[in-house]
Amino acid sequence: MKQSKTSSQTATINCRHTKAHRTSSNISTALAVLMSGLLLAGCGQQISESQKVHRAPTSATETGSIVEGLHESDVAKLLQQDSRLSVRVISPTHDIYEMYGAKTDEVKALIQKSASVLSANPSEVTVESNSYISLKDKTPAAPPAAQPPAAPLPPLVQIILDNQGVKLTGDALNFVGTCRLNKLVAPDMVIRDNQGRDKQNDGIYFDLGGSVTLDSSKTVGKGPSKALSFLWVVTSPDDSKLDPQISTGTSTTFTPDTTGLHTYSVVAKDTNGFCGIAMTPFYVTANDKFKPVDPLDDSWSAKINPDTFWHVFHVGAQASWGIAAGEGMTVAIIDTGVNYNHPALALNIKVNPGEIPENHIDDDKNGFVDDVTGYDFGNDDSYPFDDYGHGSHVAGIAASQVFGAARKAKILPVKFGAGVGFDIGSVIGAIHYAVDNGAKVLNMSFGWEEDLAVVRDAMAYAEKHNVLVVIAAGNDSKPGQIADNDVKPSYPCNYTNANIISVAATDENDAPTFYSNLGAKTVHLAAPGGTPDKPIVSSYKKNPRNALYVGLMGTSMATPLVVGVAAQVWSAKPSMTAVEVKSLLLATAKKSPALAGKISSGGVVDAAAALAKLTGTATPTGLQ
Ligand SMILES: [Ca+2]
Ligand SMILES: [Ca+2]
Ligand SMILES: [Ca+2]
Repeated sequence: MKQSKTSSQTATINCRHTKAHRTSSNISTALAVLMSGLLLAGCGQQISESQKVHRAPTSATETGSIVEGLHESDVAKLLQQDSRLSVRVISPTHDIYEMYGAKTDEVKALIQKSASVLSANPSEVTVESNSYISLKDKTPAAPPAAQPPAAPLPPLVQIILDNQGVKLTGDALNFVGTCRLNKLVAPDMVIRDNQGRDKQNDGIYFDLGGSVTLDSSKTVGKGPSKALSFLWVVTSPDDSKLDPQISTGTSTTFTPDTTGLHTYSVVAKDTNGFCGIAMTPFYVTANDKFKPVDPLDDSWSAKINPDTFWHVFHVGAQASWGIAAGEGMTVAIIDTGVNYNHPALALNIKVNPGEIPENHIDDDKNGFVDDVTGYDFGNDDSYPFDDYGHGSHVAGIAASQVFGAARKAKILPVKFGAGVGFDIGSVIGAIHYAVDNGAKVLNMSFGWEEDLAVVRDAMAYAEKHNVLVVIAAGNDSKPGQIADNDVKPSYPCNYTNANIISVAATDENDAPTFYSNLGAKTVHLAAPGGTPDKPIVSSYKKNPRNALYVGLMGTSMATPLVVGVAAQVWSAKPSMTAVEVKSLLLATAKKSPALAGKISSGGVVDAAAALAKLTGTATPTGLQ
């Protein structure tokens, strides 16, 4: 399918990166770097392929422990000591792993116990539980309009409507609508599938073109009557052309026509009418090959519709394309992947000149095999193709050749997770990868609540390498109820590194949107993020309806607009530091009374003002 590394190739790759492992001595680090080409013969024990997991978690129940700072040979020794363990290699160049099969405290104890055989000092190793964050929970929804109360539906019918959007009718309604609910006698649902994920992970996840067979024959009735009948409902994402698949019988087979989040539910009913229900999401991915395109005629840039792409006009980016448009800049989109064959994106995709595609060799020795157009940390492959649409949308706002704020910048797609969510391990692998592979600006349209040591390390790494990191402030506000990041921190946007910009979302009148988090101290800058009436239109994932553009809203959309403007402005004076670019954008933000005292700059990003200050006679504050 996508991955055909042999174990010997893997060994070579990992050995070459012994240079990056932590050591307490600067001198030995310098020697290790200089000698990295000579270390091949001397590298130690390797993790066997049978102990490796090549996919990220797709749910919270599948996460393991992130281990940072242990050498591959050390990890191999730990695996030998505890046969329950397996491991995902997240970043071979930065010694980042995810270990499965033992609790985080047990992994810590094992490292302490094994100190005498490890090359690393256990006190320099970070072990932290990995977390899974669902993007679905993070996307703002329009506030519900007041509606007359509807007649109540039978409970299981309502559950299927709420979760799968399917209004059952006819025989299906009759089957589910007459269910009796009683936990004591509800059937014990046991669903098997023929597409189980590798190793101990239990989510269903497969490539477009395949199908899944779901089987409920192991389900056991507990009531007086144990004979069971079943009703299946399988639903697809909005861009699918398939109607919900409703069927009866002990099994069902489903063949998707698009990628992303799908959901199945199955209701089991005994002859007395007692029912149980199982409802589970599953994910479909794809690994299309990158197909480069020719640039559009440059006159295009004057013709884009100012109503459709209002956001790029609103922040002065379009007006300033004649001065700078992101030439020579690379922005990393750390997200659900990028539809790199989208006609408005393909020209902007960063191509790694040192990597020969599909020869199963890490030609440029950066630790990642065949990473010609970025990397997929969710599936451990070199096709960071978007399953879900979020990353493609974000990428277009930042750097589409047609309507991106930095329309001549390059996009480095770095896919961080699986389906509609992501895990912290993939995020930190992606940050290190983006910094190491030429990105000047990182787009992070995501967040969570915990302060994590491994993420702090990744942010420090970006700061040290003069990379600007632009992060969404969050979508946790509700009408009349502001989520204040000064009071309740959100990460990673609340980290205080000087190179971080935390971004709020505003509407077309430069007022905060109903969903945007704010923070007088901790949120820095605003940008249009879209509203239900005026969403942000951008590129979308590959889909059978061939919907090329969709409108979305969120601080996820405001963030890439700041990323694009930053790349645009920075390209006018590449000698600036990341901190200087941040200072310039904050100092030249268009002040809005509605933002006063709510975010630190009190304004909306303004490309024209920033470029005027940069190229004008006045020396901008804080700049050389
Ligand atoms: Ca490579
Ligand atoms: Ca290659
Ligand atoms: Ca992939």
